[in-house]
Amino acid sequence: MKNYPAEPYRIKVVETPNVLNKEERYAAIKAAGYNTFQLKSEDCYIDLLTDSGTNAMSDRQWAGLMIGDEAYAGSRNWLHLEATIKEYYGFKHVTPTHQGRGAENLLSKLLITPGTYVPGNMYFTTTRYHQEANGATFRDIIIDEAHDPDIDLPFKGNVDLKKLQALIDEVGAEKIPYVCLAVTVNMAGGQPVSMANMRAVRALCDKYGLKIFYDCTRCVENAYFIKMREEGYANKTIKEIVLEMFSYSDGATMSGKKDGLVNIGGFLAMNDDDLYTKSREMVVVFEGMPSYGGMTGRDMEAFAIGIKESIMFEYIQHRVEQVAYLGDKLIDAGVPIVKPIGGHGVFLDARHFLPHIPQEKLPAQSLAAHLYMESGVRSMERGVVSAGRDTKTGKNHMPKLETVRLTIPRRVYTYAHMDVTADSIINLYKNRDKIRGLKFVYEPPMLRFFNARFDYCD
Ligand code: PM9
Repeated sequence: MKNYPAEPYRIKVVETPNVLNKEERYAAIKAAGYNTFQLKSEDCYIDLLTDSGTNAMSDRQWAGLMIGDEAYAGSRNWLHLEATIKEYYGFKHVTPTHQGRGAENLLSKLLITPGTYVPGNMYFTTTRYHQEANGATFRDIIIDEAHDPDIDLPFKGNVDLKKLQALIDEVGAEKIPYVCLAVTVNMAGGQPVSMANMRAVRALCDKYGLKIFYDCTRCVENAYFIKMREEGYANKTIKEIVLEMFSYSDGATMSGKKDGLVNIGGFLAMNDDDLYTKSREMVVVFEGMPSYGGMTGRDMEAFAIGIKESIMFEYIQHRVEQVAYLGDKLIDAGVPIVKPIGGHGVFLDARHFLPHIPQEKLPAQSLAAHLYMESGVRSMERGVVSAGRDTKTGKNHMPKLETVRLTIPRRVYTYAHMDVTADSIINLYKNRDKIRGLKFVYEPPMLRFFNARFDYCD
């Protein structure tokens, strides 16, 4: 058996989860409209809904809260955070936001004009929402293999340069405000982008004067995969790799709630002076002063410390390998999952898990609901419900990947929790024939997966 690293932390504070019985869980998910987003946290035993804002902070981060400077303007914690982002990510300017979508809102409003196209390596829900809300059309330029759960490639988040070139030829470079490059790619299963691919995307964009903005939400996980998988990087530090990654970009949006190791926070970073001035003008409308952008002083201190802790090899090695531990157990038991195992979670392949439920009957949504009912483990649908509708035709997007994401919060759970989760899924897999499809009974017009409600089809 493969060796998995022990937790590189000692547990100082514990939280006792509730364990509901089966009857109570059935009642809870019914009351939640079979949507795991609508469950109460206290009704969940192992909560793998998301790795967003669910991180356990370190003693140093908690200590940092005590030196929060809550001044309306010029907080010392902002200066610390700003300096940390510049040092660790290498950008010239930073504008703070309350979380990732705040940064996406600013970037989209600043750069997108109606009728333009934003290419990206697979869509992300909030990112695409802001692009479309500002009049752009999203174009997927990820390699085809990323849409196939069974193809095992080291860098399945890579951009297909031919697809990017084809879009440039079709619409013209002047119609592309920027290329959006996610590192790692959440919806593909947490798949990384190689450094060689980032370099090649930069070279192609330079030919046409195109800007590249990274979604750097899980950039440290991406850097870990580069170190482990890409030739020439084994002896580089995570910090060096992260800096090189961003050297191929013009800026980035960040949700600090993931690789920033905090519970809230984000930023928009860029190298262009003029764009920075404009982002400072705009941030006061939506987020707050350019010295807090929706975060408290104490949040900013914890964020600065989190960024420094996140690039430590022992931390990121354990984080990614703990996810792999869960995935490996499921693969060994024959449960269909997206391969290879990504950085932040294990994605169940609902099409193969529930071949008797067609995509119209929302198999991943139903699987997530049933996993909760059977075990108290909360997961998230990442399939047709999350994909939403085409803004022009009104038709459902039908993604090839119909998945349930088991997202592992950072520094929160142990390997024993992964064992319980794996056993619950294996048990459910044995009884999969009993699972039925779902239908919408309430469908919100935007980002529908958060608030939607469902019921059984028949
Ligand atoms: N991701 C996640 O659970 C939280 C909300 S969506 C269900 O995966 C990327 C790659 C993300 C992301 C959030 C955001 C938005 C941007 N890019 O949630 O606004 O994974 O901080 O970040 C979630 P915020």
